[in-house]
This record gives sequence, C-alpha cells and structure tokens, in this order.
Amino acid sequence: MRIDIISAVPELLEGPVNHSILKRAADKGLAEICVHDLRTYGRGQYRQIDDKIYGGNAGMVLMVEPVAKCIEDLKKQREYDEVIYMTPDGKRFDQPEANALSLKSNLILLCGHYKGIDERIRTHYITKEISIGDYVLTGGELAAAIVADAVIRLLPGVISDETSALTDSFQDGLLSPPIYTRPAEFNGWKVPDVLLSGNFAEIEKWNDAMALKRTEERRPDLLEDN
Ligand code: 6GU
Repeated sequence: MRIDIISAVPELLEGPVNHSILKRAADKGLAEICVHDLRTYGRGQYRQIDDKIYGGNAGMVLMVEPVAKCIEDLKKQREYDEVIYMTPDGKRFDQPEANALSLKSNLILLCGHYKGIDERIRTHYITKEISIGDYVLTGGELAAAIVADAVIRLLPGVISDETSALTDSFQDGLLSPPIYTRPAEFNGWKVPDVLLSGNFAEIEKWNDAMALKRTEERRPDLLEDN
C-alpha cells in the first residue's frame, strides 16, 4: 500500500512517519508513506499557497492551483483509489472505515489548513472526506497521521502477532478485556485466578464476559448499534 500525504506543514508528520508503526511498515516493504510539501507547488517567488477568502470573511484559504498541481503530479505517476480530504466536515473515522481503506492500494490524504481549501478542489478532486471526531484541529496533519496508523497496522505482517489486529477493541464491536503479565502478585495485587489456571476454555469465557461487561459499563452505545 502507498499513502501520499499533502501538507502545508510537513514537519508535523516527521515524527509519525519516521518513528511510529508507519516507519516499521515502510522498513518491511509493506507500506510506503510519502509526504509532499504543498509549498513546493506554491505561486511565485514566495511560494504562496494561501489567499484571502472571497466575500470578505476573515481568514486564509489554501489556493486551488498549488493543490491541483500536486494532485495532478501524483496522478500522473499512479492510479489512486481515493483522494481524501481531512476535515472536520467529513464522515467520522471509525474501525470499519480503517478496515475498508486497508484494502486499497494507493491513497492521497490532503491536509486542510487555515480556514480550509478552495471549494473547487473538493468538487473536482476529492472522492472522500474524513473527520477524526467532533472537535476542531489547527490542521489535518495529526488527523492524517491517525488515519495512516489505523490503516497501516491492519496490513498483514505489519504487527508481528498476526492475530492481534483482529482482536483489538472495536474489531468485534467490543472493548478489550483487562490484561495482565508477570508477576502474578505485586504489592498484594493479584492477577485473577482463572488466568493462571491453564484452562483455556475457562479463560476464553472469562475474557468474553469481561469484554462485554467493560463495553456495557463504558460504551453502551457500541452495543446499541448492533
Ligand atoms: Cl480531519 N481536520 C481538522 N482540521 N480538524 C479536525 C479533523 C480534521 N477531524 C476532527 N477535527
């Protein structure tokens, strides 16, 4: 899978791309993440990428030309499954969307900034708009990093334990049960006996029951949706 991220502040993506699971996936040859600096496509000597909103409202908008040039450049090199605009106006990102995107080959994530982008980009290039939640961020970079992480960790081989991505919270519509590791007792705090019993049928039953209990207590909305 390849993800191209277009950004006016590419520095914000350096950490996630160079140090997170994204880097591990890239090193293993399972994913390629390329960050493109919008300013490279900017206008004139000052590489201008934003301008005032027509009609008077305060604030700056990403101009159509630099974004169009960048997207056109990328589209010349390969076919894209989706050109995604990261914006609080978009559909709320969730696990089913991450699963669906993980089956694609080539994605563009366009990070919004300032007051947004010229509407003509949305009309003529964008195939999907994604929000990561009902709050406003300064730009789409952190949101793009979240989407890239959620998608790439699902690719076979990225996480060493193949089954672990499938047993995540949310994959079965439930939160995860409590988990423990050694020692079996610390400060008098004990690991539940059943987990030490070696009885795998009982352990599975306990895990299922605890996952359900936790979901009922913390996220009853997840149970209502089903
Ligand atoms: Cl994708 N972008 C911005 N700027 N703010 C957000 C968001 C995205 N998702 C939630 N808030």
